[in-house]
Amino acid sequence: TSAQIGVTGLAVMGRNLARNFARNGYAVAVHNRTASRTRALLEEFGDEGEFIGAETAAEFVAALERPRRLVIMVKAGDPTDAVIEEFAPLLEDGDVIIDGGNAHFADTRRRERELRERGIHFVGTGISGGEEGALHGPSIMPGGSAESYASLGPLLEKISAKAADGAPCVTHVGPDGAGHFVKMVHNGIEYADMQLIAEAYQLLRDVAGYSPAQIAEVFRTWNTGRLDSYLIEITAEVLSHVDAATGKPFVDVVADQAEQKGTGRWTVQLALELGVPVSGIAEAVFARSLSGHTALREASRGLAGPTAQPLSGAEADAFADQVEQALYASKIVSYTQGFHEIAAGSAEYDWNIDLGAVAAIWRGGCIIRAAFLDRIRAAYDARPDLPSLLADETFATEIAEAQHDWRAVLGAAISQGVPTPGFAAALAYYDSLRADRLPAALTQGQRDYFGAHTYRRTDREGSFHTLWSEDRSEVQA
Ligand code: NBP
Repeated sequence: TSAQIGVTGLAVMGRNLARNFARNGYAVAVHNRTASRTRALLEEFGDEGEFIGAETAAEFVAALERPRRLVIMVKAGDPTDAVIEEFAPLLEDGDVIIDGGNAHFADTRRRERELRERGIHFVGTGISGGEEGALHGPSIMPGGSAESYASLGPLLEKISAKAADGAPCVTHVGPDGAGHFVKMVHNGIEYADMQLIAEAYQLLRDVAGYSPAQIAEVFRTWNTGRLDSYLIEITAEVLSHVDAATGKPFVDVVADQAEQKGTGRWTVQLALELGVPVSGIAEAVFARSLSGHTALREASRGLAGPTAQPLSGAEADAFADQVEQALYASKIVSYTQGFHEIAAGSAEYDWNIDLGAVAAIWRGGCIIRAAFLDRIRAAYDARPDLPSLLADETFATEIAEAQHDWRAVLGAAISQGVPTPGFAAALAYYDSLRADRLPAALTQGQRDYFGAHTYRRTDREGSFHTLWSEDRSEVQA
């Protein structure tokens, strides 16, 4: 028999993805550099479906029906190039290599170009949902040629997560690196979502004076409303967990230094290059970095500032409701920024990405899955050229209703000394965009003063320069 798909790289992700294909009725060839992993998969899960174990690259390739579909699930970076170089010489025209690792989209563009010249389709694919998602249905973001999606799409649709309306959480995102780019921004939005939730927690703790267990209950309630999402759900689980060793809330015994693997940083780096303000995502990345600077934090511990005075009773509960509004409004801004970056990347690289379709495939399987995404999809479906999510009437109205509380929460945070970089960046973004005039006019004046960089006027066409060190008359540049 021959396999409809092959998976090489059988660590947690690859193994579960292979099992997912097999459980959905596909014959799956499996291979791993270290053959013991392949044997372990066959021994433990061989009865879940039809697996064809391959010890060598040649055996693996021979086991695949043509055009071959070969999924690589190895460590991103050099290992991915090494595996491509191992298999590409064994492949033929029209075969498809799928990279499901967390590659940088620029690497994916390079690999796609090089393999295209050798007649091989290369599909860089974002996969979100961790190991559970890989097994039970991830959100899948494939890039690459339309021809490769025609051959691969039906299989991915079968194994992907399904949204509440039954739609598979996979779409052909766009050519070459489009899939990995969208996965990168997905992770950036995930960083921002997590930071905003963390700030809401801190405010409920320090200003409302709630215990972790009480806050868990607040998040459980929020999870039944418009904030309904996987991250809010697991936040309640983490906050209600009690450490077995000490009997203390788990959140109080974990070291407060957040780590990162780099996709959030990539999102911000790209945004800087594209000139897209993703201030919420940037603050989230910086908040994690700051938390890890232990010496700096130690040296700063005695600095002056207020100590939060917790509220109580009805006042605390009213404040908690305001935090929900602030969190929701800030979340709208995060997604606005993330989708702006996708639109900018799409324009820069000619990907023609359908933003509504991206929102749709994030509704299930991935870490940022949320009821909210249905509404983002609806906003883009109603108006594919929507310049910003904030320009959508539904979101604009919701922010209008939330903004009083959003400002009140930030006021309390600032006066009580509770750091809220994510909430504050989101509100500054919102206020900047809605401003009639920005102080950028002054910035332009300064640039013209020290560097003769010129400026444009509000009342006339053209570029101008003021002779600052002479008589301050204005000349056309
Ligand atoms: P790892 O990222 O830990 O990679 C381990 C696999 O890579 C093993 O199969 C290993 O083979 C293989 N490998 C390495 Br390392 N170097 C190799 C080389 N030079 N040649 C051949 N094989 C090599 O596995 P993972 O956590 O399952 O993740 C797989 C990919 O999926 C990564 O790119 C990851 O970023 C991405 N991803 C992970 C998650 C997640 O939640 N973990 C989610 C989404 C995406 P060996 O057994 O012989 O050492």
